[in-house]
Amino acid sequence: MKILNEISENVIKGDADGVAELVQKALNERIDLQEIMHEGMVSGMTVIGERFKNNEIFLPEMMVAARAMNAGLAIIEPLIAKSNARYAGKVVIGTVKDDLHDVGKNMVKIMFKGSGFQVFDLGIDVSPDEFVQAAKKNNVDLIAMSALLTLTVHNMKGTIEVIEEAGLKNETKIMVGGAPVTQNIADQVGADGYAPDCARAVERAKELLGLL
Ligand code: B12
Repeated sequence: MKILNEISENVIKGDADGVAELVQKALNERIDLQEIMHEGMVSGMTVIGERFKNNEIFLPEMMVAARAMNAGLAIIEPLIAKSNARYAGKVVIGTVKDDLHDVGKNMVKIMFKGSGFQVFDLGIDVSPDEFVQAAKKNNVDLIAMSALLTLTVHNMKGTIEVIEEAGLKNETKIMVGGAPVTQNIADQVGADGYAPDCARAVERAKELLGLL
């Protein structure tokens, strides 16, 4: 679809205003939110990832592309959150320590909100203690961690150890995700669940919490 290609191109160019405008236009044309997110925005980020890997672009281009994608997500977020009001549970979400990637985490957050979860977003570079404090304070059902770097996947394990030490492991389920994470890695770091994308994240969370 032409407009989805245009969204993708604007993510690649890093044109935040362009992405915001086109996402709004696509919504006005009643294009499905999932299609706008995946076929529009994520496909643009995939191209960016490939170009970075091939040394065709560098950090600043990746950064502006992510900013453009987040501008599109900001428009979608309130709409998805409004679409399903049934209360499903409470989730704390964040990108682990030393990791600054937040686009995928933001998508997972939006899907949780859209499925009736109350979401406490701790942002990026979240320390194990911050996860524990937020989980305790808000008495959450689920802690969700994102990591995009092979190096920071290790910090998921450290975070889960601190969660266990704090005595939260029995009352709170833990989910992990992000491009380098697999079910195998999730098992190794001691998580209760893993999902490869934001749609399946919600499904898996509901399974873990006995809501399906
Ligand atoms: C944008 C980007 C950046 C931006 C991030 C800005 C931002 N606001 O996020 C900036 C410029 C800051 C950046 C920096 C770096 N980056 Co970078 N970055 C990317 C890029 C191009 C896109 C990431 C992205 O947004 N993907 C789109 C989203 C939608 O996908 P996703 O995050 O995987 O999320 C989906 C699923 O994984 C899942 N999911 C995500 N989180 C969670 C959580 C849970 C609980 C669940 C269940 C599911 C889930 O659901 C999501 C949606 O379906 C990737 C390449 C790529 N294609 O992944 C490289 C990439 C991740 N970066 C990479 C690197 C190397 C770096 C740097 C080290 C570069 C450098 N030399 O400094 C730094 C590290 C900075 C740091 N400390 O974090 C490498 C990582 C290699 C590796 N395996 O370790 C990649 C793969 C690029 C590459 N091909 O080499 N980066």
